[in-house]
Amino acid sequence: MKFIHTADLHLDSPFRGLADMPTQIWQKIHRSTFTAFERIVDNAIKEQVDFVLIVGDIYDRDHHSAEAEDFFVRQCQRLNEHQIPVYLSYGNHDYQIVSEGVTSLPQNVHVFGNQVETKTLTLSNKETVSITGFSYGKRWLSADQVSGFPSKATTDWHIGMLHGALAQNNSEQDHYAPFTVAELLQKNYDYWALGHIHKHQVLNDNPPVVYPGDPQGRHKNEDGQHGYYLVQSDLSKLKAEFKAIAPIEWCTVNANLDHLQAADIIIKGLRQQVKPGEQFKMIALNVQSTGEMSALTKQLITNGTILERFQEQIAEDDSPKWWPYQINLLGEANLPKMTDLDQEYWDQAAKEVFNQSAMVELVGKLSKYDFIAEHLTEPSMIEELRREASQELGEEDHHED
Ligand SMILES: [Mn+2]
Repeated sequence: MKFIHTADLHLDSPFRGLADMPTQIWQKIHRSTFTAFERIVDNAIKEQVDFVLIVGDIYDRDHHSAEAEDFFVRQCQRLNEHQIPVYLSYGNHDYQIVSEGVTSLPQNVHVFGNQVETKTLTLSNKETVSITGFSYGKRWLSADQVSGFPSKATTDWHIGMLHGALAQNNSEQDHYAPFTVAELLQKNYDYWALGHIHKHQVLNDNPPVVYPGDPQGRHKNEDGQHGYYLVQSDLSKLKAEFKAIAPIEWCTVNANLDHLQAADIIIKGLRQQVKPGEQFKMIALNVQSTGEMSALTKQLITNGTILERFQEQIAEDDSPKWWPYQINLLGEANLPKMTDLDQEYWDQAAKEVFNQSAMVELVGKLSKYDFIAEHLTEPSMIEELRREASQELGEEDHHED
């Protein structure tokens, strides 16, 4: 048996705040969620997999566009032409009431209903497979859904499809079909195909319990490689292998600068520190000063001059392999010095304010909007807020001087 496990396609993600770039590059970014899924379908056909699993969030809630839907149908048709079935469930972004027989999808696509159900299929080698799953009918599912999953069936293989998050045992957070790994393992299934968390990760090796992540990262907090899992049987076990396919990779490059002054020299220095790879890279540069950076250099970086000039240069390249979308000036060297006592109080206060539970409290009612809650409780976002707050505080201090 060989299958593909993917989730969280988020087709037609809007990539807000990035439109200010050459059309050619913007097109590449705008198309990236589509391209990623198209590559998955290409590989499904090339690898002649037995089926494809898509575990929720095919569409972005606010961007369930006609274009996205038409694209998805066409890709499923390609799989249909190669007799590859698709098993899909809807998640918290594309939740919908699934009524039997009402679908514009080709006949190879099997959609899970809003109650937990099991579908079975027989592979060309006569092995039998049970697949259990459900679709979100509303944005939140606070109750544990796994308790409704049956025990392992008598088929050769049994796979669970679950779009959800590990239980935090906190009613403010457990909105996405909360589960524990122990509870999944108790079912004795051969594979748990998860969805919802956008960073690919394996929660258990044998049997595999796997989040494939989104096949295309959507912003700087979804950095690194993105793709899908190719799962194959090896005697009585299933082995999952991550395959990177995202056309665009978000990354942060830490660059060191000395006391430079002229914008062109700074850009040259930064350029030498970026190593473009095979994939197109969206780059945030964190600039740190190795020595005493001049006030002028700092200003050129913080007022956006360097970024703009840098982008102009990249836009002139023949076929750019990367795009710098942000430059941050980092490091304590940049912060006006606090007295030791201030620093101590600041560190203490920062510890209390900039942590996940304080953020959840702060977000309060807004947490019903997933994108706000997800964004604000991301560790790198919390770190960024802390840095910006200390910068602001330092500047206020400076004015009083
Ligand atoms: Mn998602």
